[in-house]
Amino acid sequence: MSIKAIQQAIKEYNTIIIHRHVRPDPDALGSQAGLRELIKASYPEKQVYVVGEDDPSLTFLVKMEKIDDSVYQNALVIICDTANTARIADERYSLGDKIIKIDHHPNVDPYGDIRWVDPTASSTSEMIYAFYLQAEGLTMNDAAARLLYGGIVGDTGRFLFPSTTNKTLQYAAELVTYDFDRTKLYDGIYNVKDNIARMRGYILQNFTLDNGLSVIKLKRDILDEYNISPLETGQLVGTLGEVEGILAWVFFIEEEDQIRVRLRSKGPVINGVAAKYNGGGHPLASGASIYSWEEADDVVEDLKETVLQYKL
Ligand SMILES: [Mn+2]
Repeated sequence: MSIKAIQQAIKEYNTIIIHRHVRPDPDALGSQAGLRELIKASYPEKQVYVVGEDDPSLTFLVKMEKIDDSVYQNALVIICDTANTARIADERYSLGDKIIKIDHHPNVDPYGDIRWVDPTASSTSEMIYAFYLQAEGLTMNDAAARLLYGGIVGDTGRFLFPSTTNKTLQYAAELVTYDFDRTKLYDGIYNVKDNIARMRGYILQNFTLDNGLSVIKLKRDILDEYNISPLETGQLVGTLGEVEGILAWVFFIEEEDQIRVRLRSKGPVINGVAAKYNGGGHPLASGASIYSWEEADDVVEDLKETVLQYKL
């Protein structure tokens, strides 16, 4: 069973390096750093590192560490919240002696020597808490609880999304018994800079709505006008979620060398469309990359069809 195998591997290695996906969100960082705190509290003699690029808007949660390539020698590498190897932040993960995948996205790329993938989990942070409960003799602490709670909150949209289960709420209830500042945590996750708020205003003024599908195209000029970096566009995609009549929506975001496609849905399963354009993700939240605005039109056609089928 994977939980046993994962704990066994953690016991065997003195150096453990934890990775997660590029462009981190609270769940990526919460599961990554929450697992580090859990391992450190349970096995104080071990060296545990978290790596990957920092996102300035999330460094209040945790800051990454700079480590030398040599640290990977005889190290255990654990990768959290990352469906496929192309999305792993810091490609040195492959230098590790053994690789473990812990994730809640569909297992399209079953990488790693040990895999624990549970698409029914709301978040990878929820899985890390389940790991703590089911493994033997582990120690939870305030720092780990804060990170895991933050990850669950982030991935469930504050317990709003249908991925939230009774287990999610039960774990959250247990996590808040630890000592951390919940208000400060929410402020950190949900405070937005004024440029993001103004960009949201633009989106709310300019989205289209046609038969349950909403489309928004953010081209380079408009992103520059609002001074939005590629990293910040992740904070925009939830904007249309509460508009009545929208079943699915898509953001096309023009970047240097690609157009990022961010898909969201309140019913129609849209990760098939993402997969068609070499992307992937969850049934109701996924993404892809395309390389022309003609291709964007193809994506819209496919989404129209998907929403139509759903409504039948
Ligand atoms: Mn996640």
